[in-house]
Amino acid sequence: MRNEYDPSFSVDNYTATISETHPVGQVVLTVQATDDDQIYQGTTPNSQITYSIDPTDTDANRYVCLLYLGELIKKVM
Ligand SMILES: [Ca+2]
Repeated sequence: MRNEYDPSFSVDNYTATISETHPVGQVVLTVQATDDDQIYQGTTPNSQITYSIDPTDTDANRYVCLLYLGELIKKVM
């Protein structure tokens, strides 16, 4: 089977503001993408989605960490 579709997000950009009082370890934002290979092929390596934070985004990397399913949680006070 071919990998015919790229993952796509429902929105082009996500924005979140993290308050000082937001608890560490709590979700700040959840991102979610879909891959149409899932529709036509079911769950295969072609339809699996892996999320990551841009390593050059110093603010994101300082304040949040990304969980496997697209949840960003606050990691520092
Ligand atoms: Ca795909």
